[in-house]
Amino acid sequence: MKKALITGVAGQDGSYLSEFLLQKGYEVHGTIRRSSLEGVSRVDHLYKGEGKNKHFNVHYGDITDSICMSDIISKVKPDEIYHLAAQSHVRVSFDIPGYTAQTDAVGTLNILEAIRQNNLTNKTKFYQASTSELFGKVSESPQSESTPFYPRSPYGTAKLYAYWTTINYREAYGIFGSNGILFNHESPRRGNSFVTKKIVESIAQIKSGKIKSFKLGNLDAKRDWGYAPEYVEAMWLMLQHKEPLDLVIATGETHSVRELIEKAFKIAGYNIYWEGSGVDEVGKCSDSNDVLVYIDPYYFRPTEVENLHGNPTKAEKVLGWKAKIKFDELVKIMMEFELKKN
Ligand code: NAP
Ligand code: F7E
Repeated sequence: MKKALITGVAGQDGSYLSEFLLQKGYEVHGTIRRSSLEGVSRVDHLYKGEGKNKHFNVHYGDITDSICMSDIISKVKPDEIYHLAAQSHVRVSFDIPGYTAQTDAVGTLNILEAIRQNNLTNKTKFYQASTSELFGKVSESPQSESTPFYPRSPYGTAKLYAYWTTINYREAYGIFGSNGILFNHESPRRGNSFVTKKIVESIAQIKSGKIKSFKLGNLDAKRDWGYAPEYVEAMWLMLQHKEPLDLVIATGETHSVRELIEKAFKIAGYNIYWEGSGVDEVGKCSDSNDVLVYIDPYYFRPTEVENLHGNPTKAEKVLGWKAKIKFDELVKIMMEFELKKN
């Protein structure tokens, strides 16, 4: 039975990847923290109660603690490590740049060093959760593996360190280390401070009368949004490939935050129109003329990534992976989930 270790197992991707690997017959080990931000609710069903899976194991582990990470890795001796743990919020990374660097940059080094120091370089394959935020201020569109990097946040710069450290450990020590350069991917399990989840959750709360309006930042940023359960399969495929590689994973479509808001409102039964400009712009309900969306500069970033649009051609060719769920269906899945919940 193959063993996988997932850092950040209680995050959005960690939870879907756990389900995916358990279905493939893996013994899954995951790290959680005692002070988990959103608790461990996303994986509760795998290790508690009736749905408990005897092949699912959790360990307390903070990736900034090299001693404990080395201890877990030496005990589990995993065939594959999916390194997903990170301070993953771009705007928050401007508030806590030092912690973001410790976690997203040095934390990655800690895992790679633990593989090396425990003499697992020939056994343990390593997946690094790299990101389209590496492209940042883009020099071409769409972005592919050959597009130059220009990160625009402490999150992006820390992830750039992790990207190159993975390649360096591959070249220096022969570790099978691969970077998945994943564009935004979302789901009902997305953390509620990310824009997709925040929008659908807020609209559902307006509909149920819990709130009257909500506030957002930059409406004109564009993202290539895909569906998280499909993206975890790409992570696994990358580690099954005959050699380590760095690949863009994306849908190949790009849409603005504004389009996302309009589409989600429509699914919930509202038409909205925009009035004003800049920080005074508002989104109003066509029927009642009530203001449903305000702009709050708090959500602006000191440096913004305006336009991300992935070119997944290489992944399609090399892995046979292709995104099936695109923007329209993704918004529908997420909006309908929230409407049912509220
Ligand atoms: P997520 O939901 O925020 O999950 C990240 C996990 O990392 C959380 O469970 C968090 O646990 C854990 N974590 C944070 N700091 C840690 C630390 N110091 N030690 C141990 N665990 C820690 O993120 P996600 O969306 O699943 O993304 C997974 C990975 O892919 C991240 O590395 C992210 O940066 C990267 N990525 C995400 C996307 C995307 O669109 N989702 C795209 C490209 C790359 P707590 O609950 O304890 O904080
Ligand atoms: O922002 C704009 C915001 O926070 C998307 C992470 O998973 O994907 C994610 O990073 C866009 C930005 O995701 C609000 O300015 C407007 O342009 O949902 P987000 P992100 O920054 O793209 C990448 C690939 C990762 O690697 C990261 O880990 O939406 N926006 N108004 C807003 N964003 C937020 N969060 N909140 C707003 O109110």
